[in-house]
Amino acid sequence: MIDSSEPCLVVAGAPNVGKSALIASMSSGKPEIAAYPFTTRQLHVGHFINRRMKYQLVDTPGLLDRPMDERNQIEMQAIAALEHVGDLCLFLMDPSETSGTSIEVQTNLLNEVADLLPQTPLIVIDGKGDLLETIDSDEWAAVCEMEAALKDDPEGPIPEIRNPATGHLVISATESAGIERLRHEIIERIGKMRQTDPLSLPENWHVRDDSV
Ligand SMILES: Nc1nc2c(ncn2[C@@H]2O[C@H](COP(=O)(O)OP(=O)(O)OP(=O)(O)O)[C@@H](O)[C@H]2O)c(=O)[nH]1
Ligand SMILES: [Mg+2]
Repeated sequence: MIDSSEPCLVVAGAPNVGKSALIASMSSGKPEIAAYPFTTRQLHVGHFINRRMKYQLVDTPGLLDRPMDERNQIEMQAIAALEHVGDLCLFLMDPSETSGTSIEVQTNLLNEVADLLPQTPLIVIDGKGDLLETIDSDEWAAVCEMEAALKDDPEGPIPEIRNPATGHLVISATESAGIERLRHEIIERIGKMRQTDPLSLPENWHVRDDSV
């Protein structure tokens, strides 16, 4: 079950880009299965805990992974419902193209997902960093080493690696690199959203000023 009082991250991206692997690498325990409104599809929900807050990661198999003109109405309703479920959308790209989808088609999908979820902030991530030729191999090795060191010293520095070709954060689920930086980014973004949301007044709200 998705708990609507806790943050929820929706993971999107073309087939085979590594969405499930990313969720598994960020989550404690095995993903659970949740029923999805309107469809027979299932959502896989993983989670991690930070400072007593539960960050839920929703995998969307078969939902946000192909062109929207191939969708029927029920699927489109299910996608629209994601706007209410997700606080943040993680869009995973596979610049290595080993998933079988070109960067161009993945970019079109990204634009479609952004249009479908206009209220949901998006973080674009480049996955399969271990396969990317645009990344310096020494830098990559250093990131992997620093990330491994965090297991013994969780307060240590969190490495950050970006793809010089796109500027996106880079991760590898198989080599456990960039995962902690992404987790940090998620916690910061959600923290900022939660900080401002409960305090922000409705647009038509006027504060009465008795001093005048
Ligand atoms: N080299 C490399 N391979 C990866 C990485 N993450 C996932 N893969 C591989 O990519 C393939 C697809 O991974 P999945 O996690 O199943 O991808 P998915 O996006 O969930 O796929 P669907 O749910 O079928 O759309 C598998 O063979 C993984 O082993 C990564 O970081 N590096
Ligand atoms: Mg999957």
